[in-house]
Amino acid sequence: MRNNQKIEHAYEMAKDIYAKWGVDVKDVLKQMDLISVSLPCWHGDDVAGFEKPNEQVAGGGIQVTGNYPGRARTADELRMDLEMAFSLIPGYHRLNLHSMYGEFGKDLVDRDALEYAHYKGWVEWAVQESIKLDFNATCFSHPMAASGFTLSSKDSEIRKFWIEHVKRCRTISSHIGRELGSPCIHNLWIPDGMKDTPVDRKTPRFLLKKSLDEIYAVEYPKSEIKDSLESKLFGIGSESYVVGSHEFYFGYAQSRDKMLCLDAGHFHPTESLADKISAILLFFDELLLHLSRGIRWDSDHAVIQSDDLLAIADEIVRSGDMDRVHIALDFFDASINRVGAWVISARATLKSLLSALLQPLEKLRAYENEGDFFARLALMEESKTQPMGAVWDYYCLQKDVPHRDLWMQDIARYESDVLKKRSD
Ligand code: RNT
Ligand code: ZN
Repeated sequence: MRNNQKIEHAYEMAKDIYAKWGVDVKDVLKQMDLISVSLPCWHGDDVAGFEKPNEQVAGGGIQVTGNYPGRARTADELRMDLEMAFSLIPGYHRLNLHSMYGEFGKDLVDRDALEYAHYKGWVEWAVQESIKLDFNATCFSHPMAASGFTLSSKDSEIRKFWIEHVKRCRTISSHIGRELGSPCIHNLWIPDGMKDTPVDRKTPRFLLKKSLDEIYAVEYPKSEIKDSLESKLFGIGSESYVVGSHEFYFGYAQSRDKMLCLDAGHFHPTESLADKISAILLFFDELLLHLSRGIRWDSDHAVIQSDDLLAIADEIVRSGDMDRVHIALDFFDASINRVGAWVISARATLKSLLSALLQPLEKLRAYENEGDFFARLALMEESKTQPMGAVWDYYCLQKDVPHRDLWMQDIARYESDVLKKRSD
């Protein structure tokens, strides 16, 4: 049997097994086609950006560790790396751009002077590659953020600067969304907080609320832009106090019809992000996730099929409203091949969703409703070892991307042909 035939054969067998549990695999694959994952552009160059080539180091509590060769130094290099990554991920996906990745030419364009023109190259590329774009204001790695405060600063000049920045980023986002015919999610994360115990936790939060109201006073059609706000528990340099906490943004987003962004690394390690999804979807129309993998802290390791990720995928699927949950990845790891890390993370996310979609949900629900918790647990356990891999291989084949570990050789070739030749 030729390899493709073997994959098809294994798929047919898997389809029968799942059918006995009431799972229609063909239908599952149709649902897989509707999923898009937004890849973090910032992982490709260690969150440096293109404002001052070779000078920028991530700030605002964002720490990138490792010195693996081959980081992208220009927009063209970053796009080339992304094309490589996208070619190894089944389906059509999105790119999450940060404003510091504009194409600024020779001039230094400060954050309060950004224009759509600086991102036109990205939009043209996105059209060519059939991907969509999301966008982020960059409120860190900048002298105006050196005090540790941006939108919540007590200095009105600093607040003014960042308000202007975020306003411009929203205008750019809506323009991008209009051009690409897909709402561009504009996510806002700010580093504001304190290393040591503050006396006044209230004033910065009051000021943040005021700044946000000024920013969002400008309205755009939701067909062009969707706004989200990302909370954090603590950061490096903001261990004792983060202005934009979960409660702050929950209240803000709820009362202003905005989306929440939950980052998997931004909660207490024993807190379950998966558990939050069903609660939030009762009170919000949509939700943005930053899937990440924190190890001991918000370390932003590449995403893998961990128990945490599987639980999140289960909850997305079980919500019955997959289209209300937007999935973005947020990690940056300079210690391994960066292009490979994008692929590992996106494939792990898709595989976790596939495994959730293949679960015998109807049966499990019935057991739960009957109060048969033994049967629920037993079937959940048995479903873990069913031939999900055969369905995944077939899905990759169908989408014309390498199945199993075959893509590793493409990464190795790209590394020796392209990445190793870059000197930093
Ligand atoms: C930081 C947040 C934020 C950033 C990106 C680069 O802790 O997770 O989402 O990672 O904006
Ligand atoms: Zn994040």
